[in-house]
Amino acid sequence: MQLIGVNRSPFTRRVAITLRIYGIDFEQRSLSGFGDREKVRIANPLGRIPALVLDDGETLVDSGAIIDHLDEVYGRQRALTPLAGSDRRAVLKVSAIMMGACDKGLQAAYERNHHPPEKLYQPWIDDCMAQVTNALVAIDKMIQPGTSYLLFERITQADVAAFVGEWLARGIGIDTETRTPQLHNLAKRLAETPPFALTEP
Ligand SMILES: N[C@@H](CCC(=O)N[C@@H](CS)C(=O)NCC(=O)O)C(=O)O
Repeated sequence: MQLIGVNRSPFTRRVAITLRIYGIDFEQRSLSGFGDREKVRIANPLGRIPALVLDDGETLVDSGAIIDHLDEVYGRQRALTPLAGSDRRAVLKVSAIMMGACDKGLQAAYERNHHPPEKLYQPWIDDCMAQVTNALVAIDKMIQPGTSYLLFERITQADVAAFVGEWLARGIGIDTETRTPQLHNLAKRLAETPPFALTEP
């Protein structure tokens, strides 16, 4: 199995962490969506990372679809996203909020990094940053101080999504230690465990 993408992409890292939690053997081709567009397009016509090439050559794209496949084949009863019911909805909701925050954070970063300075539109950046912060604050409020996991006292995809979201937020300049201390501490604890530590970009 081959994961295409660099771990500084929160979407790719989310998949890399999931592969490691499930104990799946994989190799990683560290390609960037922007820098290696032509190579990435062989796996994903959209030119985005991550993509996952399965052993039979089938290629999956988009972190959500990739994780859905990994849950189905490798997760079974211990799937990081529970199979049904209110537990499933709770995990999907946190994941959607945090991956949405990643999307908005990246849009702010793209505006800063991919536009000439005179075309930079600061109100758009501010709006994106506010959306990221509000999303993180909402998740922060769900976390019990000192707890190891966000939900159900076990690792779920909510933790993985929260972890990459917190990491991205710090990378774009949000002071999570002050603004969202519970989330910051949860991410710090997760960072010390192998699936998270081994995917450090
Ligand atoms: N919804 C997608 C988002 C993937 C995404 O935005 N990837 C970024 C890197 S973090 C990328 O490849 N950007 C290049 C581009 O959009 O052109 C997913 O969950 O995989």
